[in-house]
Amino acid sequence: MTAHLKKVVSIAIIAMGLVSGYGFAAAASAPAKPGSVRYAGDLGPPQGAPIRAVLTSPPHVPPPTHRKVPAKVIVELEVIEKDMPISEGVSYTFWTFGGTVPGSFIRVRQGDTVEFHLKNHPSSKMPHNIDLHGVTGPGGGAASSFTAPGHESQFTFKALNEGLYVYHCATAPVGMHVANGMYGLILVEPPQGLSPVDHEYYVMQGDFYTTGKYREKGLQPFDMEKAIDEKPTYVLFNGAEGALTGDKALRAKTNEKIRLFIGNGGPNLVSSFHVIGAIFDKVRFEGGSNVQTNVQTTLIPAGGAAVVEYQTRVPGSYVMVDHSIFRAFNKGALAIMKVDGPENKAIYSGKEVDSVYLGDRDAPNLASVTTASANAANGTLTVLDQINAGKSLFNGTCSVCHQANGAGLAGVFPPLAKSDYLHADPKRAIGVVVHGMSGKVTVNGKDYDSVMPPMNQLNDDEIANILTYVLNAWDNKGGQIKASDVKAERAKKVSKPTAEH
Ligand code: HEC
Ligand SMILES: [Cu+2]
Repeated sequence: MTAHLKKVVSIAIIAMGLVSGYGFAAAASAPAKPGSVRYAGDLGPPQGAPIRAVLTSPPHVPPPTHRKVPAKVIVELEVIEKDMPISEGVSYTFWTFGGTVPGSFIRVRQGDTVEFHLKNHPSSKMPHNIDLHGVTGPGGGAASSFTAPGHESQFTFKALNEGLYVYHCATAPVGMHVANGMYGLILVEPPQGLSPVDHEYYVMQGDFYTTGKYREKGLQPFDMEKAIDEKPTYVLFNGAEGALTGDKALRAKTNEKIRLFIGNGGPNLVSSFHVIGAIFDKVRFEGGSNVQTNVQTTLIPAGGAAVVEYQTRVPGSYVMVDHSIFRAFNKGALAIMKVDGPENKAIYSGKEVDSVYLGDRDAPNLASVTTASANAANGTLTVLDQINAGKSLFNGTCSVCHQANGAGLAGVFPPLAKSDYLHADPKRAIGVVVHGMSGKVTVNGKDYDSVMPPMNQLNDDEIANILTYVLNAWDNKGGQIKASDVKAERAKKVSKPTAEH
């Protein structure tokens, strides 16, 4: 190597070192004052009067800071323990940051000095604290923020790194505090801000552990054993089944830019976040500074986050799921963005058919189910209650195969409307639902030789209500199946009813 060439090479290496060493944050920093200690993300001392942070409840996001200089930002967050619905007719004692699950959304700018006040409501039974993943310092603030009921604590940090960060309670037993809903997101905007979009929304996944089964009614206590085994009863977006469906679906119009701040509180599961029918134009994966483009499903670790952007083109219901798909359809991890606007046949020809993906969850009409279970509990359950509850459960469970009008599908799914097999022995249908059915069966003179899977996800009340509805719908002969009948059938643990008769 000639002396000249050596020099060129070493200069190139120095230049590379400069570029990679400074990175994204420092490139955007103001020039250092002589003599001051500089590090990435320190944009100088706070300027102007202190600013009180705007906190929002999910799914809302505070407006951009629109600031060009670092400020002192005061955040006041209050811990409140309270009972809230986790599903229709099911409540749970949540521990919250700001009264919601997930907790209030916090938005600051890189370089801001954040004066954090954590209050613990006097009605709380537990002490709490906060660990913000956007804090540089031991415990992310946890050690400085331990707060007994009726007390307040304060600490200050400089937001050195831009990004989207999870915060959570870190009071022992940590898992239990997180499982009870104690998490949220803090966005540290880059100095230049984020690009403008039409809608920003805040959605956070979490897994929940109740002693009762999925959708078992009443106030459900936390189940530590299920939590340790990582076997959640519910996997939810924004802390409740139906938090973002029906009237509460996220809204947008066609040809709008959407930005979702998606977090995962855990405590246990990682999320395979996917929006059915949308492709993410951009994902800031793991909430960091790198952008991945054209993404179908993004992985969000427990205690992690992502910023997802896409453009709405075609109207309809876009279903957000954890693509570990049983969680979506059997544990509640399902939210909807309803997009309104004119069709765009060049991009998508079809007519919207919500029921393909939504079943009974589009506009959850489970009020009749709640009425039935409340009346069952106080001994006033009527056949009419059962029929009403059974109807809403049938649609979305059985109707997929037997059709909403009970007519079935020729050669594939036998009819339940005026079925001679059903009417010959109505109680036999309990076994069909509980254990499933396979082999040859003749219904109204036509042969079927197919498989019906066992409907294990339904409890005794639900099966009794569905079958009572079936017996009374479509000019069928009437009748009633009681939960006790279903219980007795389950207890028999017989083998599958074979169709031979
Ligand atoms: C995945 C499709 C599927 C679903 C969902 C389903 N079934 Fe079936 N069902 C079948 C098939 C297929 C058969 C016939 C099985 C055979 O050929 O042996 C059947 C048979 C039956 C029968 C006996 C035959 C008759 O027509 O009377 C009853 C009763 C019945 N189903 C009720 C229900 C009820 C109630 C539900 C909802 C809780 C339900 N099924 C959900 C596919 C399904
Ligand atoms: Cu706590």
